[in-house]
Amino acid sequence: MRIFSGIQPTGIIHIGNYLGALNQWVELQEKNECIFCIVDLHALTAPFDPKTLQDLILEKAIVYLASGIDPEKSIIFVQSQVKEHTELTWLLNTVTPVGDLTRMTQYKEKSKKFKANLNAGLLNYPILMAADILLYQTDVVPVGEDQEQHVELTRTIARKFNQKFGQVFKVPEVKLSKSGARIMSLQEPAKKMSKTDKPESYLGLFDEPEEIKGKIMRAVTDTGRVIKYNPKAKPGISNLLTLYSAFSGKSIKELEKKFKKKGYAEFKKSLAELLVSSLEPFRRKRKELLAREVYVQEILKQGAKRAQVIAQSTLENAKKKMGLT
Ligand code: AQP
Repeated sequence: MRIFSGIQPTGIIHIGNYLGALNQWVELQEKNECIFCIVDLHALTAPFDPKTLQDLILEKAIVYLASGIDPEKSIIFVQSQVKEHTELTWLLNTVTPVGDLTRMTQYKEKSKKFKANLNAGLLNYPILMAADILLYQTDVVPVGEDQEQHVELTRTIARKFNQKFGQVFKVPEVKLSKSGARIMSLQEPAKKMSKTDKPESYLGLFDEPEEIKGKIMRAVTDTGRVIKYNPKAKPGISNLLTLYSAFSGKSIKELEKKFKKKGYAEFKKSLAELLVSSLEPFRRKRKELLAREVYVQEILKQGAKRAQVIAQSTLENAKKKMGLT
């Protein structure tokens, strides 16, 4: 099967991104043809600094490699280096209902967050995402729960195009991570963990041990004493249990038993230790890769070449069907 997914270069990669997306990518690359993109064009829809963009792109390539994405098995590339993404976006714009775009949860949330910079790109974001996915005749899109609605819209756009102009695009399926599809904010556990929130609310994949300990110990919980999974009544503790389970491989039931007579502080201390040791390999590999910038840039260059071959053929077919060539 062909797999496509991407992450924006701006902001830090947090453990929500890791558990919701990257972690599944590493598994999927073993048996599938995988294409993983650094979606820099998507990042332009939120406030960003042009001076730091290239560094952030390189850092995300390092995140992919440090997480275990193998460039021998998977294609890794930067979205803006394959111009077919923007060209197909325009074609797909013409079959996408505006009403579908305005009802997207991400658009509603981000248009509140970025009131002062409400650009059309934020509204059209899912169309660019549809182009990303459809260019590669993707079978499966592994994402966190927050992106599920966008993949659903991608399916609608593919069907609409195919019906109107003839069969061009494969209609992709979404794949959510078994655990960790929705990791919540450490400070406001009713909201998803988000890289555009304040740093105390997320745990970066490369955070240093002291930062990890501090953020976990300060994570917002309820006033109760029982360590029990109940996302509605105890969203904070439930989120921490999800993290514990994802990084230890133990089930939530086992963990509830293990911490039955323990207080929140002891549970948090144990979770912080687990996270410090689980994230250590990521910090180590990042340091190694930072010293090998030329190698990482070469992976991106080769990745873009390989991706473009597939993208070009789909775009040509779409243009032909629309009467453009
Ligand atoms: N909290 C989360 N839990 C599980 N998965 C998550 N993802 C994001 N947040 C969580 C998944 O990470 C992948 C990359 O997402 P992105 O770079 O497109 O960013 P995003 O979805 O907009 O979420 P972020 O990273 O937190 O950024 P902002 O602050 O912009 O909302 C996707 O597969 C996503 O599902």
